[in-house]
Amino acid sequence: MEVLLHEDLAALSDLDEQSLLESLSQRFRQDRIYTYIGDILVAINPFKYLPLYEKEVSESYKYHEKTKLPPHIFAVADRAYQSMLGRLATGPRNQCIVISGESGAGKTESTKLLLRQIMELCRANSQLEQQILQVNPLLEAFGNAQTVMNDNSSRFGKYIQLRFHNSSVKGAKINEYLLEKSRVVHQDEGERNFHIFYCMLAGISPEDKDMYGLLDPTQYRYLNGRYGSEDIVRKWGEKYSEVCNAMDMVGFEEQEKVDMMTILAGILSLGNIMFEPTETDALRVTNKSMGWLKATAGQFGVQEEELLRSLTCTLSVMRGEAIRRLHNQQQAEDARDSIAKVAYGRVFGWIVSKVNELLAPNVDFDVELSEIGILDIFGFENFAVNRFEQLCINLANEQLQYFFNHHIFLMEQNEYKEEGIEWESISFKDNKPILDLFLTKPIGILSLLDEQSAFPQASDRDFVDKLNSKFKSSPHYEVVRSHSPLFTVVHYAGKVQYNGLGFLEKNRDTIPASIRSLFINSVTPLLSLLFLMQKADDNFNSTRKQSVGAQFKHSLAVLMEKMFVASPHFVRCIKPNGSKLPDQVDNKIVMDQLRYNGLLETIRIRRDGFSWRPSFKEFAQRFNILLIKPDLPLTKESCMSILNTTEIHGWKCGSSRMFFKYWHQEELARLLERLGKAALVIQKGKGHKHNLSN
Ligand code: AD9
Ligand code: MG
Repeated sequence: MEVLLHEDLAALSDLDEQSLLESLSQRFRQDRIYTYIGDILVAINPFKYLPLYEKEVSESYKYHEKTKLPPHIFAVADRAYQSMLGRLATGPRNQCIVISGESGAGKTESTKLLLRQIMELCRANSQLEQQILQVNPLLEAFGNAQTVMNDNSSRFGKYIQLRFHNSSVKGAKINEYLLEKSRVVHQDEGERNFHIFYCMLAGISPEDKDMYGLLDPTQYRYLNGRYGSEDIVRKWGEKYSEVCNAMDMVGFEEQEKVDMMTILAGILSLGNIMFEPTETDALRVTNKSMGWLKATAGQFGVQEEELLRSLTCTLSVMRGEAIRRLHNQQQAEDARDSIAKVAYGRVFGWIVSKVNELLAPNVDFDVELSEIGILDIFGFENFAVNRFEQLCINLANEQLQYFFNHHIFLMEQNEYKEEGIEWESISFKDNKPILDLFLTKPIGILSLLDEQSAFPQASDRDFVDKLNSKFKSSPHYEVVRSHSPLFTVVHYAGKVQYNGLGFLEKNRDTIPASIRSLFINSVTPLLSLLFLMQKADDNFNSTRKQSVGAQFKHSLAVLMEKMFVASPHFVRCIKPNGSKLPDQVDNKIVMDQLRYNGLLETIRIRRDGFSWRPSFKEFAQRFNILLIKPDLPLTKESCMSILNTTEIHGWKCGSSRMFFKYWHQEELARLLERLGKAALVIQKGKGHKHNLSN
């Protein structure tokens, strides 16, 4: 009984932090990794295989009643799907599933399980379904990498929108956010480059290896000599064939695959080009790396001299005159690395746009589609050194926490007030001031970064000095006394110290015109295409364009707009320990997450609050059938009469809407279903085959 009770923490009458921790870890020790807080799912990463996702389990969660089965990620899929079909609730038909948690907490695994189960629920077009499922291994190979926090860490954010017509899936669209391109050229201790490089080198046939001009993996500087044991290499190899299958399945053409692999090989060779000064001002490629220069030019399909030129000097045009500025060694190395980053970034962007093209719904223009979106971003990160990428990642998490707070606490409690519902306010940790610290114009962190990025002479130090002078008295900012340009932000999930080095350059992310023309002239069709493509998407703007920070801010705003008009479902992932180990709960690590996620407050609001709040009209329209009076006026009185015929208790009536507990929705849906079945029986008896619930 005890365990059953704990399946929904919102059903517990008295709970403090300690007993919450105890309940969750007690369940975790019994491999019960899922727990509800009302309609919110808490998932603790088991870091081991659990027999929770088999076919029979998947079957049992189809159209199930939540209260009859243990909490499960499949139940969230079911609920989103049923809600999209309008079977469960009133409210927007478009759904979004928001998965949050720090790096390694299990967001991406949850996303995959959700996708799989939703595809099971709408089995209609099996080829499309397979294509949608195959997108994940493909994106993971190119967009995930091993970090100290997670062996399969997402280095980009994604929002997958599944598009449906009635109950069947018609297509999908993926939005990607801010791939961490810098990983291509640099990885910190204990980390790796993107999976695809290792997969390719381990899985490729000897003939293809020759064709692409690939050598032994230990030779490549961008892989940092970290390749792995035989066992690991075998796994990389298997993954490579999985990726190749995925590409075939999704619909990539042979030539496109060959081009893609050749570009990857070119990136690896490029990384080995080193420079040395000469007696004159000029710079030359070291003797040892002449071969790499040749190899890179071959793989990129460009002229060797032209490649060399774009590495060793910058051409600019001033008053109609071309001016050539020679690079010093550092500048040449930077040019090399920025070519690698831009080439990789564009391949990734192209894969996503290609996937979107292939999965676009093939329906008539006027067919109305509804949607289930799944948001899987990069989790909150706090490393030994935190750079521009971490700042963006943590900002995204901050935004997501705000979305959660807004939905769960703000909107709900505002409505109680407006509608005159008696309510004792529940306080929560509002992170709006931290979001403002980043986003306010003209003096948020991102605006100041843009301001400084616009000055060619400004340094990263200048930027951090600016931050220090503007924010020194902010409770969410701390000045760091150091020679390095360090600063600290007090995030909702803890303090993170950032190193400002490289911020300006990464934020500008400009590609010299010479590099662009180098690639446009490439004889590798894909490479040329990637640099010709001038998509509406700002990521593809090539020369002068919005800064990375401004783009990211914009794409977050667009995402939030989309999410604010959908019905949200929340999955809160928790990491049980910092060592990626099964069966171990580190109390401090878990407690920190419970606190910053605001789980205790969430339990209180779900226990005492009213999470479903349809207007009188919405409610009466949908449930008038319970009174068998389809022409009932859509008023408060009608709502009350409908409810008075049921045995449902605990609801309240506001001035324009009804207030229900989270479980009422299912109780009412069940009543409708029962009525539908009864009507069917009666009608069948009369020889008709109409189903009332349709
Ligand atoms: V990050 O922000 O992208 O760095 P995620 O996405 O939150 O992070 P991920 O889903 O990648 O974490 O999970 C990390 C690892 O935990 C996985 O590679 C699995 O080995 C492990 N994991 C997570 N969820 C499950 C699960 N339900 N069952 C078994 C799991 N293992
Ligand atoms: Mg992930």
